[in-house]
Amino acid sequence: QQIHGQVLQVGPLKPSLSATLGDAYGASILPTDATRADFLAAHGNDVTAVVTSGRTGVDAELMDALPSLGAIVHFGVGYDTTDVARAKERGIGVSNTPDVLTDCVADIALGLLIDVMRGLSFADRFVRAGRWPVEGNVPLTRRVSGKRVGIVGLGRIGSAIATRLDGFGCVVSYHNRSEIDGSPYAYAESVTALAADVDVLVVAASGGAGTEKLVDREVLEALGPDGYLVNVARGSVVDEDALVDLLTRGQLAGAGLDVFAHEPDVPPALLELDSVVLLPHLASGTVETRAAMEALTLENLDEFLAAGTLTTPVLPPRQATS
Ligand code: 8YV
Repeated sequence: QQIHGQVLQVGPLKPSLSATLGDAYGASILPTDATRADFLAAHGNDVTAVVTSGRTGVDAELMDALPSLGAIVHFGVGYDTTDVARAKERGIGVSNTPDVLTDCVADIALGLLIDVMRGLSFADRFVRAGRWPVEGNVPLTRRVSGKRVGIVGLGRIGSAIATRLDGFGCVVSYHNRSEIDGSPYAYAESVTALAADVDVLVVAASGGAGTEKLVDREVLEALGPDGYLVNVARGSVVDEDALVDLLTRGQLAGAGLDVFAHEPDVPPALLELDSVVLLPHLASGTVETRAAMEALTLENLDEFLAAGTLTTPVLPPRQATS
């Protein structure tokens, strides 16, 4: 069965992916200005597939303006910006790009952990500012090897982080929606219990309603003034106001953050702190991984357009019956 149809790009995408969608698939791009409503009124009926990313996604309102929509294809592993419950009601399939970015995201989690504990970015600023000859060396930092690290969300990325930590002789424990049978790592019944027992808490859980502020003030207080937080998941998983408050008052030792609650806005108070390392959501951003994400995005789109199914679905499309 051939499903032909119109592809719509929603939100910004990697330029090469956007160009391919336009050139090879005749995709249009959803306007973000005042012409959006007119565009949807004129073309909304024709759209069968959307390609989007974790930055934008498809909410219920947009879904409702696309009555023929059969699939929402995400560039990225996270799809919390799409209303999956509404997609399910409508029988719309949703796909993401798992696995291909796991290593790069896990690498950055380790990079952030080492940077924030050893003060690498601070020390780099110190040298560039000409402070070394004047002030002598930087203050002593904290040892990474052998530390107790708690992982929130032991999925694909969390597990890859754990494996890397094994190499540093760290003692890894985790909290997850449910305990993982046969895991070599100790399970904590709650995020608070996990935080109370570790030196570093690494957030690797998926975003969305189920994990909103899972790392709340109580968790951060349990991590304590000697504890470090690393987040490579979604800003929404952490209570950012509480995090900023505790960091500012020295009630947390530091934080390494690749994600924020309102990207690209970073709380101004964090810019003043040397105890934090701030990255612009770059964890999957290598040439190799982004190319693999692009290829998997197109594989999902091709499979949907040709067969009505998805290669890496998080929600399979309801199959057309005719
Ligand atoms: C991407 C991400 O940068 O995969 C994800 O969920 O957050 C990142 O890999 C992002 O989705 C692309 O916009």
